[in-house]
Amino acid sequence: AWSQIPQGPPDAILGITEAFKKDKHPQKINLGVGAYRDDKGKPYVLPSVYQAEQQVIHQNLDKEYAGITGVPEFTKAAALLAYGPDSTPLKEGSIAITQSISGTGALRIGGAFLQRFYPGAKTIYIPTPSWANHKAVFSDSLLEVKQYRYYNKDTIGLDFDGMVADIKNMPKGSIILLHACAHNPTGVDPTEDQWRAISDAVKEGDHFPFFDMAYQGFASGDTDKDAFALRHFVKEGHFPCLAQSFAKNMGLYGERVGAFSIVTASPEEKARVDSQIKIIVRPLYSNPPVHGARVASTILNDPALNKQWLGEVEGMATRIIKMRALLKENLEKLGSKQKWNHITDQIGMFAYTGLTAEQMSKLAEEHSVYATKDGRISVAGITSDNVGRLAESIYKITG
Ligand code: PLP
Ligand code: TYF
Repeated sequence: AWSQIPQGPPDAILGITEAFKKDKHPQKINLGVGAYRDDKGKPYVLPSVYQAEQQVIHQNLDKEYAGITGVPEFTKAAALLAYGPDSTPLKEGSIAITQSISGTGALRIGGAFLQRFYPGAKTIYIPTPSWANHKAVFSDSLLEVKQYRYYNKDTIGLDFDGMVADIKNMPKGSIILLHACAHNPTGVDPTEDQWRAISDAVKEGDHFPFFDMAYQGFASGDTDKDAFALRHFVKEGHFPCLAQSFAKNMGLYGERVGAFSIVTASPEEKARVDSQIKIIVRPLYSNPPVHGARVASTILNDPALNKQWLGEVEGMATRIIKMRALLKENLEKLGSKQKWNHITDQIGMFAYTGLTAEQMSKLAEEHSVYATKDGRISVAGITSDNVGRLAESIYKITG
């Protein structure tokens, strides 16, 4: 039956791990996938996660199905983390929320919901560039995917004027996807003032904002600061929807813990939206897995563990910031003629180096340093031990 099926290409990001595994170089470096590593290059299970997990295990809970929208203590706390205790719609009970299969699943539920119910044109605008999966998720949701200007190659920074101009030129009532913080892949975020102007432009066009928040806490080390854009939009009277992931900020990658929420106009509207989210989720996967949500819920709801966790998030963010500085310092010490300020200016898990696809291939083939072709490196994969060799490899390629 499948003789006509063509071979598909590997995932642009996850495919790198395959190439890395095949390399025999004893000091090979993997900066492909965005997953946090400790300073020894090892995956990091947060101590707060370990402790929460022990608590969950010792409760001897049953393994019954969760409801369609997941573990209620988890979704309640997730909404509070994102929208904040001062959020008016949260206090009024007008935010619909469901647990999801991590951030990707949240985006996919959002795509399905908008495709089915959004009253305007079913076109979503994503930034250029964006996380590669955005286009795939929304196309598979049968939305038309278009792009707006975001990154300026020449300044290696935000194309703020281009972005605002594109928002103003979108047809009235368009759907716009915004990275809430720590933009993937560029590490370039708008400033708070720029977010205010973006909010105004989105309002002027009567557009619908869809926030993707996969890195709350990872940008600044502070979960409240990183929620600025979302909270500002809500305060300004927008009714956004939101995809949340706990993969990065809790290191729960494989547990697939996330949430999808929509700010509605009233508790009554929320109830109707909730009912339709359930109808979308039911035939997709019926109901979500419980273990990771119980762990996240324990951390979010236990004040002592919560405080500990926030310290650990800050610790991860701080190590990444330190590695950015070390990489820049090492490149400068080698006598690199290029400017590397963007490495320390950018935030979040990634640095967008400005290296070309050709240079990235050389980096892999000649130096066994693996990262995506667009020049993105996962700073979380840099360690005190490999940063010297990494800088030398980049220096040899760029001069
Ligand atoms: N959105 C962005 C921008 C991401 O970088 C990621 C990857 O971590 C996700 C969403 C969702 O990831 P996950 O499905 O692992 O939560
Ligand atoms: O951009 C990254 O590296 C992370 C992880 O299909 C990821 O967001 C990458 C690709 C993918 C799923 C997750």
